[in-house]
Amino acid sequence: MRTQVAIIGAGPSGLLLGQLLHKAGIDNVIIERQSPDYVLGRIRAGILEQIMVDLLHEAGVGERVAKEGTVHHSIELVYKNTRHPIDVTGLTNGKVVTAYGQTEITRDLMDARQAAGLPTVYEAANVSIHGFDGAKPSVRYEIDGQTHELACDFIAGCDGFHGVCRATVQDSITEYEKVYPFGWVGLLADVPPVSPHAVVYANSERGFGLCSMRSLTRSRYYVQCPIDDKVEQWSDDRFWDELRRRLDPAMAEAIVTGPSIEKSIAPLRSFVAEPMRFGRLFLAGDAAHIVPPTGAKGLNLAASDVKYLSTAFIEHYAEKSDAGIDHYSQRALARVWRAERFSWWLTSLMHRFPDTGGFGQKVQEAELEYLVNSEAMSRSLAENYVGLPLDFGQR
Ligand code: FAS
Ligand code: PHB
Repeated sequence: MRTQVAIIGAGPSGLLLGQLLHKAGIDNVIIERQSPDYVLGRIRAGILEQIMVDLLHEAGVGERVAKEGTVHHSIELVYKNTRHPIDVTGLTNGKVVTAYGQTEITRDLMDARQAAGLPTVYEAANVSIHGFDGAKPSVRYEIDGQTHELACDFIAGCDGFHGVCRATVQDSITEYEKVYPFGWVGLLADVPPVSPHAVVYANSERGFGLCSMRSLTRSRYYVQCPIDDKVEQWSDDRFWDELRRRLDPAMAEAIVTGPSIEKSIAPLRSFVAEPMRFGRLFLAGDAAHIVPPTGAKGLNLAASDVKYLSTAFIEHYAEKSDAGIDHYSQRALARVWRAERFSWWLTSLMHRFPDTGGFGQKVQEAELEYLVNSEAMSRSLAENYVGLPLDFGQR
């Protein structure tokens, strides 16, 4: 079998890249090790930058997010039991974010790919990549014990943090990593969100809490937990009680609780692998970088990688130019590091760190007090939250 671009991974990165390339007339095959249901079963991101929403429209799958997404013009910061709105839209001359679950994005992209009859190999075992340092890359994989080989011009490693692509070039990579001394317990419930028009970020002496949503009838909440906690230690009652203790009294009173339909614990880490290109192999999304979810940047960074990479492939095939390909890693990493900084900063500001004690809490409260009273600092938060322009910083 042969194609122009072999895409490893059918998460949002791989599916979005596949759709954009298809729209540009570039053949591509996606090879995924899990089943479609398994991929859809992962509960992850919930807040989209406008760049991601625009890309979904460019990919021809923007209809549902336009109809069902909830536009947010602000966020709420809670500290010392008081709530402070940040007018994100006012501080960014009209920019917004949209609440729409990653699961729905994946579903929309999977449906579009299936409708277009594009080749997607699910439940592929023992995927391996070859020849990408030369002119004839290929991908090998097994289906029901039968080995297959896919020849291609390029390989896009969209296979996430635990994928095979970065592992294959491990010796040629410089890694930068910070593991945070805590995790998040996430809970999904079919109850109306306590704050349907703004994500709530709460700093409290007991730890961080976050109130988000998936729709006007489905809510997504998180509480910071010790790094070695197991989800079995978090009953629904314990979760709701702890979340209430981290919010301001009015919000704690207003929250509607209900049985969890999903509950899981995620570790928090910052991670970047440099470079993101190895000959004819390109890494995109979580395969190349991870951010703590505090800043809602992981999925949005995957979107900007895919925008840069799809544009580069289109230039290669349509304009016979490799400028975009040669510039991809440097361009993507510049944006990655800006998001890494913002996510690290917001995580450091909002979470309880075991080793900084009472002094650390007081410094965080002082910084939050300054932030909510300083237009300059609020604007800095707002412009990073909505996402800096794709060409930010380019002279
Ligand atoms: P993914 O990991 O989503 O997809 C990679 C795909 O590759 C998977 O389907 C996997 O099965 C497949 N794969 C792996 N190895 C393979 C192999 N050897 N062969 C073939 N296929 C292989 N981001 C935000 O922006 N906002 C948030 O609020 C947010 N919350 C999050 C909460 C949690 C708990 C987690 C874990 C992440 C969160 N993220 C958030 C980040 C998350 O959304 C990722 O950025 C996003 O899934 C990245 O998408 P992909 O790069 O496609 O990687
Ligand atoms: C979510 O809705 O899952 C979410 C929202 C904002 C964040 C992190 C997660 O910063």
